[in-house]
Amino acid sequence: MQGIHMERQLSMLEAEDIQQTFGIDGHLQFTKDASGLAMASLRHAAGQLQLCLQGGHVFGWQIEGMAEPVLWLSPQARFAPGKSIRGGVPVCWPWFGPHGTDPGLPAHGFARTAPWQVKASEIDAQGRVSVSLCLQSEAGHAAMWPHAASLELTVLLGAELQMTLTTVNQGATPFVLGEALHTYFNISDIGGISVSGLEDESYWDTVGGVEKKVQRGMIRFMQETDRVYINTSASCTIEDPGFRRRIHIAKQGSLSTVVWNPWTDKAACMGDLGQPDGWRRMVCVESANAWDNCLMLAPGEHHSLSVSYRVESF
Ligand code: TA6
Repeated sequence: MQGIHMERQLSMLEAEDIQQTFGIDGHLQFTKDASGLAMASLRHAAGQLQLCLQGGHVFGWQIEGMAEPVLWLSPQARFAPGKSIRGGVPVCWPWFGPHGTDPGLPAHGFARTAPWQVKASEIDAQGRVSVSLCLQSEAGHAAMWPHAASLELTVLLGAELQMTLTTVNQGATPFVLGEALHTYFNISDIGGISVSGLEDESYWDTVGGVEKKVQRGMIRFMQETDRVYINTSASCTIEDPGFRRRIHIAKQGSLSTVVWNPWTDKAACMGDLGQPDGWRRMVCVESANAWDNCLMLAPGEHHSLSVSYRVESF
């Protein structure tokens, strides 16, 4: 029936085959969870990372010697075929936010709920662990997005975490691309943190309407915050006195940065941010190409968005 996507459950054989082909003893292990989703765990002397193949979705990153994980994952996050995971690093692609013309289509595109494949894995010359996952736009997506494209996410774990999202236009016509690594960070309390680096940048404030503004000083959070900073390749830093750490975010190939916290009312409507105030423990700082910065990709053209995260204790 139209619109019913056969959820692809991973057989045990497939999981073992993936492990056989791409697993790296002591560094990269593939497993299958109870709902049949393939998971991967990356292990490095400096930390560990967990991802779900569905959605190319990194959902956990812990640094050796640091009690608090770097990424936030909702206590109500659901791992189920075809469902998006609340937290970690959702991949927004091939559009950001609501679909341009059809509000009935999933927000942030279809990549984050689609089954991805493993393409490659390695330990690099510096001993960092990397895995590459890929997604091919296919007939099942044509109703939403009638273009031929490939998407690849490479996750590189060492003392820092680096993620690179590469799109290739494999079709005969150009298409508009909106994308984001929609990263949820685990913080001590939204009222105590600040985000610096975006001073004097222009942004679309989307709370209570849409208004273009200019950032004055560092960002602090006292209400629902949902801002798309545009035309900026700036690095930024989350300063968290409660966890005595700074999270440095440096990006390439991205001209938008989205800063979001739903605050009380929006969180209550969403219902999966952890009750009663799970929203206080997260902030999204997303490296994107959205709004004014959506890209036009010509046939055969490719584009990469990459971001690296470095955590500093103080
Ligand atoms: O990136 C901010 C945002 O667009 C918010 O407006 C909010 O919708 C958030 O993403 C979460 O979206 P999701 O579809 O994951 O619930």
